[in-house]
Amino acid sequence: MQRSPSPSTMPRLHIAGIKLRFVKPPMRFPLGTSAAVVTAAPLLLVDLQTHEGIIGRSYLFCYRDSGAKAIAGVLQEAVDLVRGHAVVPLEVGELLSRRYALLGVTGIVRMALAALDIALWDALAVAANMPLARFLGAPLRSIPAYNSDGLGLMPAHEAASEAQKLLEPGYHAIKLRLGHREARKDIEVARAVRDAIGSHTDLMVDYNQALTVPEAIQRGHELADLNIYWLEEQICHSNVSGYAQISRSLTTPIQLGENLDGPESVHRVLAESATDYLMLDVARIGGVSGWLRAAAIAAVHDIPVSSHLFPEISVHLLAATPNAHWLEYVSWADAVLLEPLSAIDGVVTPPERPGLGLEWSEPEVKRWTAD
Ligand code: SMN
Ligand code: MG
Repeated sequence: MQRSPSPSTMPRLHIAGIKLRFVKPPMRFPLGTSAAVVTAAPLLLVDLQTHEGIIGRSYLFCYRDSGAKAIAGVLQEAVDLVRGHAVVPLEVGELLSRRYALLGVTGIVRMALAALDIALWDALAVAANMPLARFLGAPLRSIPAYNSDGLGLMPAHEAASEAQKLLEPGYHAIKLRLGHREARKDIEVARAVRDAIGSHTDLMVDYNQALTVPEAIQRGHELADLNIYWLEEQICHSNVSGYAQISRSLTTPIQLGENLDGPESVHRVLAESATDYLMLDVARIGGVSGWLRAAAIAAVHDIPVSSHLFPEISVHLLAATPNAHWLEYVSWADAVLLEPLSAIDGVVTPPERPGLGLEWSEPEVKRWTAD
């Protein structure tokens, strides 16, 4: 019997415009890394409007105020270029990649196009009345989460007490930022945190690119008896052969990826066996579309995939990722969300709400609006 195509009940959506707001809610736990100290989260909130009335949402953590302004400029222009186009993320992405080919689809341009891509996928899932994870064909499965709030560069006794506070909501894993000038200080802080949290809590360590290759190897050996779960971004993120060398020298697994720009760079890092684990940042990797490609590359190499920031978005993507590993939980967007993501006993599950489940608390958006 021949099947005749029946009309879809899903409306075909078309891009009408975009509303961008820049907010800077304070962080519950300020974050001092070896690169910069951040006390308020510079967030760009994105509402993608469609002619059909459905709103697709996303947001970006912009690192610096100037980042938010530059990204907003590109994003506004990108939407002007595709106004009236159907909401078909891969097609829109391809078209805009061509338009921005001469400027270069990296850094700020990549993040702007990623924010649009995420909002387009959100609009489609909202129109289908499904959580994004389910829309992508994945179950709403639980992902283990570590609490990545705070725990920046700080004296040993402060780090020990902050570590205990971060475990209070029921997490079984936390991440400590290291990269003090003196190696002795790194060891002292890590030891104080390990003593405070006991041997059954997983402890990740992040250097934010502070070290040289010999320092990374030396400090890795010095931390060996503290049972560190992974050592993250010890050296400059682009030094692929340096990471391969460190990885060969240490038994503690290496984690990197938050600075990888687009799926192509994931291929390069994994092809050179530069890391044991991969961390994807949905903004730098190219949104939902970029994540799915990068996750497929990681799956081919059998490398576990964790997320970087954006827990509300990443939880849907990890649910749809082969080899999903850890979700990085941060509370930075909580202040402006109507229903913040919550972890129960150290795991996070995509919420049973349409799309990503992002809705802004308008009074709080107004309160934290920055310019
Ligand atoms: C980080 C992320 C965002 C801002 C500062 C530091 C860090 C992480 O590298 O992985 O959480
Ligand atoms: Mg990091």
